[in-house]
Amino acid sequence: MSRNAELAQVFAEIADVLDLTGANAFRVNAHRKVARAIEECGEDVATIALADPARLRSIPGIGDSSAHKIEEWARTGRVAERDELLATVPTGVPGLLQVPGLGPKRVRTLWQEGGVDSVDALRARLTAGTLGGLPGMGPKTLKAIEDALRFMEASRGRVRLGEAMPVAMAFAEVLRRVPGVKRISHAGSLRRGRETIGDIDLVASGTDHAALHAAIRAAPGVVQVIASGETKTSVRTDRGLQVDLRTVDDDRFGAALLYFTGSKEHNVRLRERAQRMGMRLNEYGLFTDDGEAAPQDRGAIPLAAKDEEDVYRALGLRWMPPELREDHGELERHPPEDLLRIEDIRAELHCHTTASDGTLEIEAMVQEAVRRGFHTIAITDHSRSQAQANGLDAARLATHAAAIREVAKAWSKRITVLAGSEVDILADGSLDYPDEVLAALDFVVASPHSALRAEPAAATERLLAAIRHPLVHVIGHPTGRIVGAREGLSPDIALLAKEAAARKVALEVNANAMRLDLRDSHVRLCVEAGCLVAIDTDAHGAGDFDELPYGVATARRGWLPASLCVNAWDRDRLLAWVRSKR
Ligand code: DGT
Ligand code: CA
Ligand code: CA
Ligand code: ZN
Repeated sequence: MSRNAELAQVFAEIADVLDLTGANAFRVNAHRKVARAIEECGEDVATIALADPARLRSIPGIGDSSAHKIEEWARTGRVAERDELLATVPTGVPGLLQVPGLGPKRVRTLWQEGGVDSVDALRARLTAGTLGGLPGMGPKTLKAIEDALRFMEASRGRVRLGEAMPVAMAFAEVLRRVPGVKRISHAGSLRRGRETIGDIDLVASGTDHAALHAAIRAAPGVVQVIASGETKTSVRTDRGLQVDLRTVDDDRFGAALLYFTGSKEHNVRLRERAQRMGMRLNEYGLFTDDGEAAPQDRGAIPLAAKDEEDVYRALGLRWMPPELREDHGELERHPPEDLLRIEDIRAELHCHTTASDGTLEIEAMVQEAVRRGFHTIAITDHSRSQAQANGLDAARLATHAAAIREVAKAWSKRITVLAGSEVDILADGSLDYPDEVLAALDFVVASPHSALRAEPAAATERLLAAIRHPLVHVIGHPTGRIVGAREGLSPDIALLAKEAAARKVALEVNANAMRLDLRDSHVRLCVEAGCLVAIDTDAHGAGDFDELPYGVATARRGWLPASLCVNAWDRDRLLAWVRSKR
């Protein structure tokens, strides 16, 4: 945690305890505002406090009494008022506020009248059924609390990008039908394309904010309204996902979208830059910093706010693709001009048919690739060791390759079809077919499927051996990880990328949202090594092609230029590379 985050938490704790002990709302909110002001300050607040007391008091949202507490914390690392306040409530009580749907009033009732002093105690009492009879705690309320607790526990883990995106799109569709709506976008980690999502953030503009909030509360699948006000609504879906909606006037849409897309760290960098240029940036816009506290920036006239481009331009920057907003050097070193886009992808080089564990015949798979506008598809069914996936032995592979070539001939005017294999990389680094079998194919993806708990050094050697194999084009899902479920191998990716670059072998970003393997940080290492990258959906059926955007987002997060992505090459260039391995 940064020092600002720590200090902000002190004020948040003060606010919580004041709230629980029935202090007046004004005092509670004042502390919450200070917490937020500290968190959003681009500089270390404690340092300012020690160096320049006047400047500390000029930070919007920080008054004289909070400035004293900040100075105390900067000098001693404690705030006496916070310690004294916390001593007045049992340690587990503030944690009850984290249960969705439990506000200060209910927590106070549970604690003072029901003796519930922690989340654990709450769970136990709910199970025992001994909370009946408390004021305002009828059976329906208790059931809602019980559900909220379960959701809280179920969704402690984050959900996969591929699970969150369709939910977000469905909510956006609901908003699109609201009268007066202007613009809608997803924001947060979802828009940045992270592999897992904590909650879904949506930003909408329109003339009737109340109608937008009402629509979200009534959307299909919503089981709980966590909070709903004039600018923000949070709901929970039947699958335990939280969805946050913010509404703004359309002339502030860009600033709000920028703010709520994050990342927090990218926003901090932008605010620092604004400050250096004599401006102030927040979710309402970019403003001239006239040195006055201006919490009413909502009413003030911004220098830029309508579109994200406007804000970046006013800061002397080009618009930043959301996937890059992670404070990974994107403001100092502008990302590649030809950053890969989804529409660049024109080839699928890893897919399965009914010959192994796919659901479509060769021809249906080829038709689907044509429908997606691809110029090339490689059919790559499993090799013999994948018995559970109906992997092919050499004899069946020969028959299958002949069948693929028949289809290739029939479709040659529309698409290039390559006869290939996804051959297992065995534990010792050797491949699952002899060389003469591989040499008879047009295309070879080599992937690890077993022995995925190997030590990093062994994993590196194993994959290096496959990269050095002269007949291999692509290393498929190199680590074998499953997002949130299986760690997979931990090879030295930088070393693999260097070797792959030297031998013109592509490392795959498997676009399936369960895999996203390589992951974003690995792609960045590939780019630095100048290594080729393949982005494939590993399709086992027609719908799997829809996962492509997740792979592209992952590649963009790794700063992949289209020029290094073999699937983005035109047919001639791709085929020249394919043939160079034969
Ligand atoms: P997640 O939901 O954990 O996957 O990650 P994010 O990035 O979606 O985080 P979230 O949902 O908490 O907030 C969405 C964005 O809103 C975040 O990326 C930056 C912005 N934001 C939210 N709260 C704060 C805050 O307290 N301070 C600052 N600076 N930015 C915030
Ligand atoms: Ca989020
Ligand atoms: Ca959120
Ligand atoms: Zn595979």
